[in-house]
Amino acid sequence: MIRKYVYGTPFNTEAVIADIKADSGSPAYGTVGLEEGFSFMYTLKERDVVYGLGEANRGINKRGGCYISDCTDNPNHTEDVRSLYAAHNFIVVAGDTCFGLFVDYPSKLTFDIGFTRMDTLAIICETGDLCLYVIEGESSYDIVKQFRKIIGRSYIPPKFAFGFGQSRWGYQTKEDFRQVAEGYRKNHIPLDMIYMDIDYMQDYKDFTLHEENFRDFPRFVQEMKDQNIRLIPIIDAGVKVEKGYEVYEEGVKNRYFCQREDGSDFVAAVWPGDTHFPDVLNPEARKWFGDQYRFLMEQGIEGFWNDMNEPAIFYTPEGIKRVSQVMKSFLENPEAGSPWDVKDALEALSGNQDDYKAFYHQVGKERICHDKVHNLFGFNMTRAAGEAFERIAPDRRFLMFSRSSYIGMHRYGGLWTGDNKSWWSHMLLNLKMMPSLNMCGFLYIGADLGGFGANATRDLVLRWLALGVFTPLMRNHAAIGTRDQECYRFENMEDFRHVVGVRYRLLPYLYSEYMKAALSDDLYFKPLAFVYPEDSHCLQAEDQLMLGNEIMIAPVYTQNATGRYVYLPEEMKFVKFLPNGSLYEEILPAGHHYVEIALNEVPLFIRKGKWIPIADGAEHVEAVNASRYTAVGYAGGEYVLYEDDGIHKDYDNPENWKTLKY
Ligand code: MIG
Repeated sequence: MIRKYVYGTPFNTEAVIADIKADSGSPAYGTVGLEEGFSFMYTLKERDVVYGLGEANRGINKRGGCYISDCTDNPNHTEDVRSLYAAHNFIVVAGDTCFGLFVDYPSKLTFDIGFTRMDTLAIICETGDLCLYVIEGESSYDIVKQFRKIIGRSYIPPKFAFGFGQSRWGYQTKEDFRQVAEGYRKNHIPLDMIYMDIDYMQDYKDFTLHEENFRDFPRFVQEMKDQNIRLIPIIDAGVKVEKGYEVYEEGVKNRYFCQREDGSDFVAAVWPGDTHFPDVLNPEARKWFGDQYRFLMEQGIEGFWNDMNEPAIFYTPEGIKRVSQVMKSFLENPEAGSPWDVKDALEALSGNQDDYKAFYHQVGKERICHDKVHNLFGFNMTRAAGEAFERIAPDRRFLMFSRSSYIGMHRYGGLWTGDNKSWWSHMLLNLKMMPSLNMCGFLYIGADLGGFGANATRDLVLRWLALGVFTPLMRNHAAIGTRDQECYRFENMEDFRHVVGVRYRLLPYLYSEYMKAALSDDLYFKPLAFVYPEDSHCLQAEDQLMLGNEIMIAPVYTQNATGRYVYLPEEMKFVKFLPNGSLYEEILPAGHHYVEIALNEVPLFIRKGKWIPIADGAEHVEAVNASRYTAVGYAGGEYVLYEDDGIHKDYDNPENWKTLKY
């Protein structure tokens, strides 16, 4: 049962696609206040758990934290950080009373979930123009499934996107890419994608190629494809201001960029220097921006990642003026101020709220200030691409994932969780975000494996890969200037070959479970409590997840550990993929266990009575033969395998489904 309450004059975000009539009453739970902006207050009971918020910091249970939906480019995800790159305003309060809330509001929104007062959930924003959806159901899981039904089917990538990808900011020339390809192929470590970061462009201009380094690009794309490797270029939100650059000229001429109040094109400095932001909220401009992806598609490219679309701003001319004024007054009268004022002003240059207030979107006849719809930019940039793919090749699937997002974007692409660090704590954060993201519709998801910032160690990369084996997006990515972390860079490279290889052996299973989740608006990753609602231990499980319908995962995420504690809500079969290619299998009774897991082993747990197919290894997705498999788990039951060509969209073809017996 879903009720919709409308306050003020909400902006139509298009997050929800179901047609739900507004209710004239007030929500059955909590208290809505409309005196100053909007507030929703609810008294949490001691044992209540709060799920949701998608890409957000901290735990699976969000209690005890304060979270602000305000898409932000912040690469330092410490425990106290309240805003990350995305805004996913859906939560479930689970306890004796269970309900879900979706606050459809595209500007800054605070979720104080027992932070200020341990027993108080407070949702607050500055203006009372929003839609509140209140969802009742028999359990958290049921509430989530109802929510997923009203926001539309999740994005489905092509099958190759379930392979492993290598990325690094800093690959510049064809030679750099060839070296990566060779590093993998020569060492027989599986690989399907190499990602192209901003250096492939000419002067960081979207939809261009570096003139010297990427001459004859279609041929290079083919050269990689001949090795079964796809190149996946990045696209940034800002379009470089440069006379004669076609994308810039067209955008200016047709008024497709976001403008200041006086009608001039808004300028923000990002990687290319001064840029304009395409007004992706304006349908015409969105179409135009989407059509630009064609430039690379025509050269053989089948996937992209959208970056900097919070949109990130390093500084603006107005911001520089603000700093100069502070500096000037300090220099004129040092006694009256302090050098720290200058430092603070400099630090406030990037992602400044004043800048987000200084430009506008044209939506129909209305001109809307960016800060009122800030959280919709990444969504609509990715939608621009998704709608373009649909126009250009309606029967084909393309790889697309984004850094910034809002609920609704899950229909057009997946996401990666942005600039984490090579920290063990971020591996655990990666795990915790996954089910929350699924609840909000984002299924094709993953973190930078091995960590983006800071220097990775061999053991961290191996352990993180053993988690990444299970995330739909499995990509090793690192920042420029950090230690090399490609799999072949470390000693005893065969351990990496083995761990990444497990992904390919599990591929028929993982792909089937992904497709089942996507096609029935279900979850691929679930908190344990969604499957075992009566088990109080499961409510507290923050480092184990259910995956699909058959397995539980419990990776090792601490350095120097040779195993970990794990909680089994029921009897399960503990399976380890051993480096010699064989499997270790042991039935463990329900309860707490310590299990040994070496650095080069990949563990999983199969639920009682279930089994999964495990294929032979392969070095790329197309070479995986799903019809040759070993059944692992409990004999007697059936497993439903999903298979298709991985390219087209004939999901409803009954031939895609096979019932396997063991
Ligand atoms: O300001 O393109 O999150 O994955 O490597 C940094 C360079 C810009 C941020 C992305 C990261 C990417 C990097 N980008």
